[in-house]
Amino acid sequence: MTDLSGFDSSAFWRVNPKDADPLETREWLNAFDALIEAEGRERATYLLRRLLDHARKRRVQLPPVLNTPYRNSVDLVDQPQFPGNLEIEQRLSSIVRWNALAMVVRANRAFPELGGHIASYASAADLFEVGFNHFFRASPAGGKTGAEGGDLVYFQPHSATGVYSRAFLEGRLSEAQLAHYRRETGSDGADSVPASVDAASVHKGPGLSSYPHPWLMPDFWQFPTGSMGLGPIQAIYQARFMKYLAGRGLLDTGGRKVWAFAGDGEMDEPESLAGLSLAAREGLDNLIVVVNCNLQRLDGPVRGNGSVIQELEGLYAGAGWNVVKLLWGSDWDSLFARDEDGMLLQRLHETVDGEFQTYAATDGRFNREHFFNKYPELRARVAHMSDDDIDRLRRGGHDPIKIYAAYHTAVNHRGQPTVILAQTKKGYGMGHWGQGRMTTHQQKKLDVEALRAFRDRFALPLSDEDIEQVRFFKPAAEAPEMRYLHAERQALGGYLPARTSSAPKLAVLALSQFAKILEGSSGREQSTTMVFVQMLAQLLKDPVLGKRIVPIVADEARTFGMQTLFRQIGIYSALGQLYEPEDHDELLYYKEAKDGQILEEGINEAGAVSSWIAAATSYSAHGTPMLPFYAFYSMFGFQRIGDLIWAAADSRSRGFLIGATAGRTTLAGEGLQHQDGTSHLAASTIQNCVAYDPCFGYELAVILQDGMRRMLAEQEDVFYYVTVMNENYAQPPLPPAAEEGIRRGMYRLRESPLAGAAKPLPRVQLLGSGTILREALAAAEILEQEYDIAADVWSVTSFTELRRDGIACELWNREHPERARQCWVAQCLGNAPGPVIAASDYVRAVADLIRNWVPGTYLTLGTDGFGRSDTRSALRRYFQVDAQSIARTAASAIA
Ligand SMILES: Cc1ncc(C[n+]2csc(CCOP(=O)(O)OP(=O)(O)O)c2C)c(N)n1
Repeated sequence: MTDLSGFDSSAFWRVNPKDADPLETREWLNAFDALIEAEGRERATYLLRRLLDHARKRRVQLPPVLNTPYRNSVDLVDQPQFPGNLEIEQRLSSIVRWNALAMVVRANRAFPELGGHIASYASAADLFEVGFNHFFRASPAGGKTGAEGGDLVYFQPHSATGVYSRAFLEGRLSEAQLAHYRRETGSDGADSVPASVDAASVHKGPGLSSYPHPWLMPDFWQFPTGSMGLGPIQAIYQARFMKYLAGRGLLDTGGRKVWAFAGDGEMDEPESLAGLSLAAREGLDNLIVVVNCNLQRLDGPVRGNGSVIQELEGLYAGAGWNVVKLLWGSDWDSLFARDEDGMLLQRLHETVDGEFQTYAATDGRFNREHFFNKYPELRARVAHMSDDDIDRLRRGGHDPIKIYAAYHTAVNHRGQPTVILAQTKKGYGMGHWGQGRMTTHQQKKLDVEALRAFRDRFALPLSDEDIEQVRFFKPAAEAPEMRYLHAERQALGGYLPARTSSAPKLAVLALSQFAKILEGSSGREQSTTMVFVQMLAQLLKDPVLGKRIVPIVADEARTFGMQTLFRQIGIYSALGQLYEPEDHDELLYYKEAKDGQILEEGINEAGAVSSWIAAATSYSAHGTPMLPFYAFYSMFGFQRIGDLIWAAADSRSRGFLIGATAGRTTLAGEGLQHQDGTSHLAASTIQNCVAYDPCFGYELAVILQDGMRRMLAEQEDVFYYVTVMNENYAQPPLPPAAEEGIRRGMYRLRESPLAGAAKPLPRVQLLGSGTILREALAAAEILEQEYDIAADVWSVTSFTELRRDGIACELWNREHPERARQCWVAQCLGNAPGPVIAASDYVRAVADLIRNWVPGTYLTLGTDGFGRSDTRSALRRYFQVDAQSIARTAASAIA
């Protein structure tokens, strides 16, 4: 389609090469060459710049200047010598391909419901293998800290089969485990589960998880990437976090790289591209993203009518990345060398991805007829090649020599992150059963004929019977392939992926060290957010923990009163501070520094939580435990970036998520989009997320101290979600004997003074959490004064922990009826007289979480529905979680 400006818009992302007057073009180019010869490149750049400016002035539309021609970025003359043994590597990769395919075919022959993917890894195999043989550095045992530590690799998730398959050759996974791909709950192969698996939390079984899941395979996978887009963004923030560790002098991460493999379809996820400018801005030259551009996603082509590679090039280059295009294999070199008239390049440019897919799915003859024969010049240029020769023309992502060249360029590039846009074929080697086919993503079963063809295609030493049985294949230990494989890995420091959790245990502050908070505020009004900031400030001064704390904000530090930290500990910036801040003459000015401690992520919750994950898993990825506190508007946590929090859970993160301005009525004016009434419900669905909704400062202190103990000293794989509020009130002192209850989820805060009255009164139990606890306390007064009903009040710090305890007791009691336990709710309320009424600032479902274990009548109040703007008291009345409503509900229960 040609638009008014004369541009072929369907080819916008390509360099549009149509030439109306080649002779004239030649003259211009010759003149330019002469200029370079005579006056040098710098002058040429200057003139180009002037020309562009001039064109703008004359309103001539500029071409997409961020795009380069559709060929490899690394010129043949710059190509490094391939250091490996190509033949052996080829054999190895064929074997890895076979076992990866066999894993899926076997699983689906036995149980068609299991699923899995063949075509994705078929396209990624060479990209992975060159990395494994020559680039991915592992941490030598125990030596993961410092510059000598290993690289971190985020694998394209549905290519996990290839990673398993290689680990099988390496002897790190057993045949039984391969045979149990996607079958993780069995017990028949329990011995093959790595010894360090946390028996209580992980199903024992011989199986391999579908995608990279540290939770399910804690000795193997480091980074969960199964949800598309989360791998690329996490990789960027991981690379940034490594610079942060180095900038702060905590760990020399200098020599290490982060590699992230993603699909081209995956790049449509907003998260995939979300961190590009940060990565460039911060000069993350420790980051290499490899996009596997097989031009297809699940349903069809990624950009059938355009070019995903050119589009991505423009985006990455525009953001400031080093872009390396890896498009064509070595056999194309001679074709390009003879492309003096540019016809080959023109033909490539005019071909849209939908056509490239068809060329991938068809044979040499078809490619000759439809691609080369379009122009007589090209027809002549391939005349000496047979159809088979044309069929064998490889795309760059399938040629180890070209892949090596691209990776070599990337690892040696300084000052910018690198993206490698690798062109591949989806289902490479699957013949007409899969390669380039529209349906290839779904192909999970291959018949014997297809398997035989695969064997022949990759020259695998397998008998017909091996093929029929789809037997896994592993050469003998002394075979040259095996010796080579081990030697290459040993040279790179060992094997990967491998996850460890060995990190020093850290001593945490005793609760008594927070005495100031535990004593209460002596009548001074204070919000729990202020208490949190006070506690954070104290922790930052601690000689052990102080430097390990990573405060993270997404442009809300002032909202939460954290701006005092700006000056105190500085905001991390790779550049330091190149300007005098506007408020420089103030005591607490806005300070950026290369060793700054705060990560100020801007309005970017996805980026902020990615930073948090990097810090919260630093104990594992870097052997350096850190303690991140990410404070955010609670509504923009689980609701906004819930899937990243889920990935954090999978990653076995240890750290604090602080949901600030929490509660649907506590955040008064902000209205529907800001008022959170659900995050605790979402938190309850994540098994290793320990969530609390405290009301008072002392509760917060007990919770945070206990969290630090569990995560840093005991090294439990849990993370904390704690909500804090912006409502000011006097903070009372820690009541005697309340600590256990605070930790377990509830304790009695107020026993009715009328409990022992001569004439027994009707009695109720009021449960309140967060600031609504104060409404419950006020309701108790109303009940006693206006209704003659005695009321006890319980502070519920965590409905979710209470529920977990209830479920755990239930399960235990079913198995051990003779040693039955009573859950905490039952222990608290078992002998408490009267109906129970619970109220929170969250939807009623939160308080309903404990219904099973509350004896007798249980009525719940909550803030169901959309939030809206009004004053706190009006909102609480509206949602019926105010003192009057609680009292009325309690009275009705008595009636
Ligand atoms: C967030 C999310 N949405 C959808 C999926 C399901 N899914 C798995 S693979 C896939 C297609 C991936 O295509 P691409 O990224 O191009 O990789 P390829 O398989 O072609 O290498 C989809 C949609 C997912 N895993 N995550």
